[in-house]
Amino acid sequence: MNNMTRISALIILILVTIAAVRAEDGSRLWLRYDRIDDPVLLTACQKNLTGWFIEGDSPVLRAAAGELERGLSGLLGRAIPEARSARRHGTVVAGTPASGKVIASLGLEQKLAGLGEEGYLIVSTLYRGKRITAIAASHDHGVLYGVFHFLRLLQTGQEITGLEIKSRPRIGVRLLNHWDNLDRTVERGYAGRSLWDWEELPDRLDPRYIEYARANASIGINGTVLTNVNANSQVLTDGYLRKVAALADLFRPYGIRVYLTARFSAPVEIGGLVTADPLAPAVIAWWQAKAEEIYRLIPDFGGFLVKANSEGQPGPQNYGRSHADGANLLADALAPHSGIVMWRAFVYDNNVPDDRAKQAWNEFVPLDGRFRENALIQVKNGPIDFQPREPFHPLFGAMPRTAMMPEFQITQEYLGASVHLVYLAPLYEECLRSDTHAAGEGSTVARVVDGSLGGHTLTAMAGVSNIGDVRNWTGHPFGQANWYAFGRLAWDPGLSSATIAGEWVRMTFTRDEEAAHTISGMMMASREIAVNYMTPLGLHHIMYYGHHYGPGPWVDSGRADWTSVYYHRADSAGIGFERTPAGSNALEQYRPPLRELYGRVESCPEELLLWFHHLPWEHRMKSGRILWEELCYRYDAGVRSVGRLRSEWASLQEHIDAERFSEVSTLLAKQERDARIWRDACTLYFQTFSGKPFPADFDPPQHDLQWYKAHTYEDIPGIE
Ligand code: GCW
Repeated sequence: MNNMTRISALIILILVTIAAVRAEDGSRLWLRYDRIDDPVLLTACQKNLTGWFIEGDSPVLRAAAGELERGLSGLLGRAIPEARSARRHGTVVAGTPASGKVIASLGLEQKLAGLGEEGYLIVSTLYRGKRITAIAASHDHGVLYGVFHFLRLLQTGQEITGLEIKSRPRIGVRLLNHWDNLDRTVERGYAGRSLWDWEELPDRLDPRYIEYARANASIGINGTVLTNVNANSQVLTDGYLRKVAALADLFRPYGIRVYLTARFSAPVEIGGLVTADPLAPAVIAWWQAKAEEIYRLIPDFGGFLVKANSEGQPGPQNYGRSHADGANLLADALAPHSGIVMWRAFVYDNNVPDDRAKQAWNEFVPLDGRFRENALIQVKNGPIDFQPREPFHPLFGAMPRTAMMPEFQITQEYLGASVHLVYLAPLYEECLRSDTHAAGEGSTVARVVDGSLGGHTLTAMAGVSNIGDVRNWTGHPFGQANWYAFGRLAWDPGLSSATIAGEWVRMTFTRDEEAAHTISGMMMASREIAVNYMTPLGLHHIMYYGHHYGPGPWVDSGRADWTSVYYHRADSAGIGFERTPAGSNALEQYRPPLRELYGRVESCPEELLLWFHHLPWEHRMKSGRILWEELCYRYDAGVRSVGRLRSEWASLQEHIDAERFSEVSTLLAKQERDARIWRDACTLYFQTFSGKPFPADFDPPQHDLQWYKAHTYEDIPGIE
């Protein structure tokens, strides 16, 4: 090697190193495909995987091929281009029985029959005497999902021989809901601006659109609602629809359909009509024509999501009509094109004197059976609003003749925005596993949602996106885990949050067993920790007015059901919202075994105690402490636990790249600082009612209550 060559080799090495380090900015999500770092595993994989090829050709199969090439080459550490045949041991063959002769020869048709369009098989088998791995499905979409599953096995260090994997989604429509506005602001978004660059669309197509589609396809998400539920009817005009069509074209090969939010007053705002009355013939005709126009541009358009007569949005009630009238108007317009309507049940009205937690049930239950077959009711996981903890929404299981879908929030509106490490899968899981008792024991929310309880074939699940245009997509590196977990649970609501955490950690941070175990442990503890320092024991909606990031238990002015005092009801006698028959009786919306369970103070889980009961400060808790002391204890434990998360993270330094290590360290420090603010502000405030001293071992708040009331947040993205 002469000097020049040496110098250029050195420069290349430096550049490669810089690129590798830079790449740890989180932008590759869980699809990093870095070379398997365990030498034994790597050798075994290299031996068992010698090539791949896809049988057949279609845009979806080409996407699958691209992924296999990228994934295998990356993970095995050498270029693995597509092979021409399966003549060697160790070839991965992917396709459908209709698309090629290898898959067709394996006799898998019967096994595939029950797996639908999106299900797949991954089997280790013999083809003409050669060991191959077949990724087979009845349709191309299944092949794509199977490819991602196979790559996940490699990414997470699992066996890739002796495979006999069968998978199909339990939920049909698995959707992200973007609360993205046309000016690229994102409601409750903490990760920069909207990905959708409406000004540049449809001509310039940001390469990130494809990255977005790949990431979603890899976890089984098959639809995206591009726009905010607080809708702008402009998106339904010709110019915007062409932009939407450009996105739809890009997403299609990844099995992702686009959906839009429909503003109920659109016929007036952009259609020049004088009314949006759902029963008016001109309005019916307008929506029909609009649907035709959309489907001409986007033949596989998914449908509409609607927020109506909620928080100031227009709706059928403006014309004296019901939610069913409104939903059916749109459902009828979409039905000829196989589109669906998702009609939100997030309705409550300040002028209705009843407990806000009861209002959705009150309005929707009488409408059961009145919605069209292509309509679903989209229900938030709990009856209030994405709180750190709520009981499941009583509408689940209460409308057996209607298709019901849950809406989870992936973005952390009430859970620390993009600054707190809070893994949300345990929250989703808690809701999905809740037993509604709608048709006896075992009638879980998951069974309502997957249609098995009510015999529904139209099934769906939505997650409000936490994605923006920041480099790592979600702001907090661990925010990616919530996106990932949502997709995995929408595919299979029976998965455990711990399993999902384990997968994600191995795909993103490390395959070192001990380190991965520590990180998963941090994630699994994180939600309960946040509940403790924000809203322990069933408290809810005591966040600061407007931004919902920090504490604001004192908020008492403005619309009553947007104040904190409405929810915690603290007074000198005690604290909590009485929802038994002695109070609002929200309890009656649950089935008898739950009425009994939650209704009696002795059996009500302490996690939900103050959700259902107003109890004296002296109430004796299971720990032996009185309620006041328990409250202080929980707030304090929450903050201490963040301290523990920090030291656990610190212990991982050698396993994590410098960039993400320091980013997470910084965020955890902020989280601890703000958890302490939560603890101090809430305990000081509630002390004004309990009139009791802080427990002896409780480190007193650092400032007085005035200080906390005046506190503002200057370094929290998306929070003013
Ligand atoms: O959680 C609340 C949010 C609003 C949101 C609303 C809803 C899109 O504070 O920002 O509006 O719920 O879900 O419609």
